[in-house]
Amino acid sequence: MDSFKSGFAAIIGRPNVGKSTLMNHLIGQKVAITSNRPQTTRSRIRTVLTEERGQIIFIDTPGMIRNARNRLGEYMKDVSQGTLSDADVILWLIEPSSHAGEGDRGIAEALSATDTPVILVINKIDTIRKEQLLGIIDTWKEIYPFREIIPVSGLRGLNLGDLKETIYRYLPEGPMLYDEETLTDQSMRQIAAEVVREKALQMLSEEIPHGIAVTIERYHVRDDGLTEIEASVICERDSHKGIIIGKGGSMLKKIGSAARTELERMTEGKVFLKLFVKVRKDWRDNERLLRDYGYGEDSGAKRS
Ligand SMILES: Nc1nc2c(ncn2[C@@H]2O[C@H](COP(=O)(O)OP(=O)(O)OP(=O)(O)O)[C@@H](O)[C@H]2O)c(=O)[nH]1
Ligand SMILES: [Mg+2]
Repeated sequence: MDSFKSGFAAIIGRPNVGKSTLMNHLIGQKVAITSNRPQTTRSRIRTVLTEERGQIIFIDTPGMIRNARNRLGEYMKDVSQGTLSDADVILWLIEPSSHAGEGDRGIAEALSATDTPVILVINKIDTIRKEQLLGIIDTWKEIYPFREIIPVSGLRGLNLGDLKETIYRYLPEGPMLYDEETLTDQSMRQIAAEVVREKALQMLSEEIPHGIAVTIERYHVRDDGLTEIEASVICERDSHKGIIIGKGGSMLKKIGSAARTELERMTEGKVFLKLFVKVRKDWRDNERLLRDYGYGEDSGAKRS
């Protein structure tokens, strides 16, 4: 029998290419939130896949951007950047396009400063015709000396077996780094906050979603199994508060009800969820508030 392998696989790429969706499908469970808006993921999220042949620790990262517009953006950039040198293998995810933009060249430049092996993962192949793939591969081969190129669809679960197989090829032999029950480094409290943020992202329009943070004020599992959660939705302006609450509270109700349904599925029990909306002017540029909301000092991929 082959010996056990273990290590870290970082998932990087531009915003909205499907990094979090792919990670969730690789481990077979939803941990990271996803949406069709760029810059959904804000922090590093680790998940663990334990199998007979080894253990892969996936690291989901915020989409890489060139210019941050505020301190939150700076924090997100640091998180993505800091992950590059700490991983055993990097999965660079792209959308199936035969055009590589400035942002992609920036990523290639950042990667060339590391000697970590990089796998190009062409995601969303469910959206193209097979014949288009060769042209895409030809373009991207020029961008970076990729060790491997693997087309997949995270959403549809296409070719993920191949991807895992390839990842193991680049992991060192080693012991289990997490016990086999561990699925993620995220607490249920953190996941609950993220699920509320996901529903807000999905249901609100325009610029508001980017200015939202969610904090859990209370998380309590009662003796009868019901989970009581109180969460605050933080926004940047009074006018945003009104939109988040909606006419007669209708929008907040919609967000809360969708979040509750999802959390009940995740906890396999009843959830009582109460939401509040608070305004914290320009919190995305406020160091102290950023720390309070969980966007503090970056700590590198392997440390917690
Ligand atoms: N058709 C198709 N859509 C996908 C696929 N994977 C992801 N998506 C969609 O792409 C959008 C972005 O997905 P995310 O997983 O949130 O993307 P991300 O790269 O994590 O985005 P950021 O966290 O903002 O950097 C969502 O609407 C997904 O449903 C895929 O394989 N095929
Ligand atoms: Mg994401």
